[in-house]
Amino acid sequence: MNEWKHIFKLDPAKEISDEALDAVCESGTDAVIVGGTDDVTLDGVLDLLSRIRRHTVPCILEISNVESVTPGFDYYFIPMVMNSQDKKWMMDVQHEAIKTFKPMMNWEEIMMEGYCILNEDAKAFTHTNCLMPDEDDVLTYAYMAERMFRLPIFYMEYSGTYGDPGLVERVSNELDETLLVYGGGIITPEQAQEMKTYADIVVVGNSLYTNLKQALKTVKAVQGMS
Ligand code: 1GP
Repeated sequence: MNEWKHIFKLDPAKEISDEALDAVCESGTDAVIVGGTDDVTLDGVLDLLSRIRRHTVPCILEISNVESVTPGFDYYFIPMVMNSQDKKWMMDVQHEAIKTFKPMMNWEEIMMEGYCILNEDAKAFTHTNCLMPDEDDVLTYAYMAERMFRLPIFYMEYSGTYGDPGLVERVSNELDETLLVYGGGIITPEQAQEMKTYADIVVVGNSLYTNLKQALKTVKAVQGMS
């Protein structure tokens, strides 16, 4: 995972044809995340899992609710929303999940993600009752993710809109060990490259559903980058 540069994120609540899914899985991306905010059901997750499993690409479930958790993924990412105003999204949903799944949890496959949601119009921003952080807040969350919580991943989530590369750069300067993941609004190969200059991994989601051909080009765009 330390070598990963690019991830596609598929939403189990959205339709994708077999042809498009095959192209995503065979694109050369480093991994595919299954994850979303609304209407994530076990059926939707199992459908994508079984179809992605026809390919060798690593497959990750980003857990959004306890009901849709299933075995069979290579990794499980558990988000903690650092700029939520509710303890629920930092502690309580994880507590509930661990009470249910503790006997079957393999911590080799589980990664905690410190999420910072930076688009006020994103569904996840409202859903988790976030407060918009200023730059200093974001840098402090990044610092806390690495130094205080020792999280493996700090995720700058701009879901649905292209973020501020300058801020991504400043956050990257704050982190040594924790991986910086950027996601949000990447449509073109150039945008993927710009964010990859600072982030360790870029995530491309929605544009798979709106302009697949362009989205697939974001893989090669970042592959040669350090
Ligand atoms: C969403 O960060 C990902 O969780 C990707 O965002 O859908 O805007 O590409 P987009």
